[in-house]
Amino acid sequence: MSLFKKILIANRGEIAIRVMRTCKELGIPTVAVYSEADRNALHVRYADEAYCIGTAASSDSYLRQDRILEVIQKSGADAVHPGYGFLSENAGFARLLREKGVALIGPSPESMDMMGDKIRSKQAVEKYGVPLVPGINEAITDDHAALDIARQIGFPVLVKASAGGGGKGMRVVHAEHEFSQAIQTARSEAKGAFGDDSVFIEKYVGGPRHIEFQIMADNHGNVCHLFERECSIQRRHQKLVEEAPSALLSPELRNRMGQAAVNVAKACQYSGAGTVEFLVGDDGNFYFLEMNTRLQVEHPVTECITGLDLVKEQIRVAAGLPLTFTQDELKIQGHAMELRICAEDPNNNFLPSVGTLMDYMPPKGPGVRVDDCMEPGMEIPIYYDNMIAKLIAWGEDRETAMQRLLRAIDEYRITGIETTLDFGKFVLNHPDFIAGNFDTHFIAKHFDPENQAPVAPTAAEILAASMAAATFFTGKKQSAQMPVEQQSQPLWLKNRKSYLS
Ligand code: MV4
Repeated sequence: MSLFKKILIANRGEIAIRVMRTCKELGIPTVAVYSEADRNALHVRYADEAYCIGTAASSDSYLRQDRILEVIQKSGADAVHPGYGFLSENAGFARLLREKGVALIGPSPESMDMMGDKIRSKQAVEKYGVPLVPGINEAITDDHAALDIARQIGFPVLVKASAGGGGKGMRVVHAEHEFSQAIQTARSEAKGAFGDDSVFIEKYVGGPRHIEFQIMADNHGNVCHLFERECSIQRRHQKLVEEAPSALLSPELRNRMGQAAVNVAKACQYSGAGTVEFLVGDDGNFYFLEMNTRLQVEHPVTECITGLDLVKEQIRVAAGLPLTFTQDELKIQGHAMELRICAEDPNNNFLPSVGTLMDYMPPKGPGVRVDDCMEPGMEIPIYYDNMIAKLIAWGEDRETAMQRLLRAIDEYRITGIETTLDFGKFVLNHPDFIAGNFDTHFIAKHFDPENQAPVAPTAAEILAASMAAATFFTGKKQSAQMPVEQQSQPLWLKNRKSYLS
């Protein structure tokens, strides 16, 4: 069976180039679309053909289904890869393509609809025995009945928008007297953001880790999981560091969670690459959160530890071919860690950093992968996500992967704009990160001054963290209070033993 004649990539930036690379390897010509702000972008030059579809604002370009369809017809593309963001989880777009006889490299609109509705998705996966956070899997209609249920669950509870996801439309309720107000606020936020005011409640899981499973399904009944990614290092739902495998999971827990992830995919008759998100509580219990029906930003770490090309698998599945592997054939090979490089200033509340790239020289060498989209002299467009590159390091174990990632961060030369590169160093040098001892509050706890969690660190933690933070803020190694022989080593080296033990 042949794959596709021509693939249109309905996206921009590093992910557009990432997808085109695989197309090139498969011998499939590519079509780029771009906005006026992206005239000189690398994804435009990488493609075999490129079409301007509008002005800078995404609502007038990358989100214009009508113009993308026009380009599909003009270019003769028979398949579309949506990347992530933009139209990637838009069931309406998936339906439009289906109607026009164009293949979407992604799941069906029915799967997208089901997983886009958090209440429906919880109801569907529950039938497959997937563990859920205690709560009600129905929209709240009667506030008084809901309060009774909240009392049974026990405070704190979380009010979530059914149409939400990725942290949008959530409200923590610490005590009974806040309950009805929180429901009202969540409802009106949800109405405004999603046009749907359905909300539901869950037990609030404290100190959770965010662990997600990559799954792949074909249209022949095969569903596999490609192990997990640990994504707990985030700031306000923006992931910063991702790794695979998770230092937290035993082989036994990995199997159980992987099986649950496969069942989630079965519950929505999934096709292609998807991600099942779980929360893992400090008690070791895990709960299904949501499923993302797209290829994710952090997919390279999974590619590094499995040796697979997920985009290639996606294209094959969309063309009706079976997966190239079975579950039994998949083995975790080593460890991979990714740092997102964003044009923002961690020292200025992570505000977007606008400007022109002066120097730009990505790192090279063993075990290093860079997925990027910039070259020297380019201006960072302000209209889109400010992630300009992903730096991924692979090593035979976690320690080696971390050493490589730090080495690669050191090699990376970016001037002209502020980036999260040095912030990545701060995380990688932090003793708690090195020890694998962190949760989703890590950045808030150790860095974010506006969002301090009420925890009392030990004296040793304070010293270690302040040294690392001071190094980060000033760019200089701190000399006070530390013996010279200790300063001369980076923290991750000094803490090597504690990590290994
Ligand atoms: C939760 C939770 C605690 N308890 N649900 C955030 C994103 C969305 N996918 C769901 N999220 C959460 N749901 C219950 N019942 C905490 C979060 C959460 C979180 C989850 C994953 C990664 C980072 C997070 C940061 C804050 C809150």
